[in-house]
Amino acid sequence: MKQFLLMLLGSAVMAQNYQPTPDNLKARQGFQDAKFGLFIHWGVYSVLGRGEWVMNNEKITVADYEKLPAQFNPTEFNPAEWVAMAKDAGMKYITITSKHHDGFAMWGTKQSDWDIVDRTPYHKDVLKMLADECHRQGIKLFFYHSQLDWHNTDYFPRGRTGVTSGRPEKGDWYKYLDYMDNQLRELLTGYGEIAGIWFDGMWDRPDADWRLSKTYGMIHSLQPAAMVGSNHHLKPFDGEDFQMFEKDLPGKNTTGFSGKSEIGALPLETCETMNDAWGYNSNDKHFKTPTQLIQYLVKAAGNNANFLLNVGPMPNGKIQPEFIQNLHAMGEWLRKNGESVYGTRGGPVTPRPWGVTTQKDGKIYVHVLDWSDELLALPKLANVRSATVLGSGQNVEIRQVDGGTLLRLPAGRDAVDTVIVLATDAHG
Ligand code: FHN
Repeated sequence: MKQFLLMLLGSAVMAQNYQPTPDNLKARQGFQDAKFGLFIHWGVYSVLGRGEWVMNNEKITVADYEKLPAQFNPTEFNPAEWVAMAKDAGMKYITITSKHHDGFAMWGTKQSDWDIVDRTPYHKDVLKMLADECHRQGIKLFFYHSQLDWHNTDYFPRGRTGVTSGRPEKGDWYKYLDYMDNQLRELLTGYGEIAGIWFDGMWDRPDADWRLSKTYGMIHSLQPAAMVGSNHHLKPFDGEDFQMFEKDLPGKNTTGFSGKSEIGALPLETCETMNDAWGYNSNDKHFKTPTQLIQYLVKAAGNNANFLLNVGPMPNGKIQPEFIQNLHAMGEWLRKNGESVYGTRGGPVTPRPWGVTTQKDGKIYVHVLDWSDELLALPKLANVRSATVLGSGQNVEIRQVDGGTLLRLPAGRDAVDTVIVLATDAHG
């Protein structure tokens, strides 16, 4: 408890210290405008094809897990293909795991030899390859970085997980934090502009002193515009620049991953899998449909949040065809309807059972996702001049009545999303 209070105190102290730079504030705006990103969970666990938690779930010791990298040889990894796939999907940024809970570094870290360059027959720094390609193709790159570590013996006392790894019951917690900071320093100095760090894993030791002010301060001193976020499922700590939710829209907790995370005042993002797995799982065929994924993206935008959609690449460096097909379908939809998502913020009508609204440049986009009636009643939107169907431009009857605004929706609905554009007086 004492450690937790110390951490809160540290955060409170930082409350007076952290002032995002103008570049960071600009990055936050760009992040919110981007709306849609690609999450990539990739590591040596993909060799087993049973997800990224396999070491913990199957009680694999460090000694046995260390046999995996020798079988990880992603000779078909092509960063240009991955970035092109993301751009074809309409994604504006990529968040890739630099290190997941297994502690395995997907770059050539100097802090240990537990990394892709030293331990695999591939010997290449895939993060450098991807970072160079992202910079070449003009797409932002974030690193997902697990604070939780099932391999490092100094991650001690152990937390709720990783207790069957066979590590000795001793270690130096602050030496581990120094190790983590030194690895982060490598990522923030050797890979060009990094859009941000997506932390995960504090929930493993909620009462520990994570020394956030030191780590966050280092990140912001090395790259002031880099956005810090942490998937701790709590209200944001000072020093964080965005807030993420997992498998739920902001403020919801239907899947239990969002804990006590009240919505803060920072840019928001929610993340989701395309099947049920983050890391490659060869048996998981529970794929979401393009309609479900597009509606998730639209609902996220209607909740003033970004959508970070995950792929778990295979050990050969390829992404499975089901994921590629879904991403292409989303890109097709966005090429026709992206105006109602990109650059928008949550609309004046809060999310409803029938759908959501977004807004941009004096226009309100009414996303009718699930409504079969002819009339749709909205709260009063007094300054609306006209209503048309996005794309066709077909006029939509709009009537101001006591207490609200009525739309007569077109008979022909889009099964995915019928978008009605309301031009307001504020629209140039
Ligand atoms: O334990 C991780 C999990 O492996 C995955 O990385 C997700 C992604 O948001 N985060 C944690 C579970 O909350």
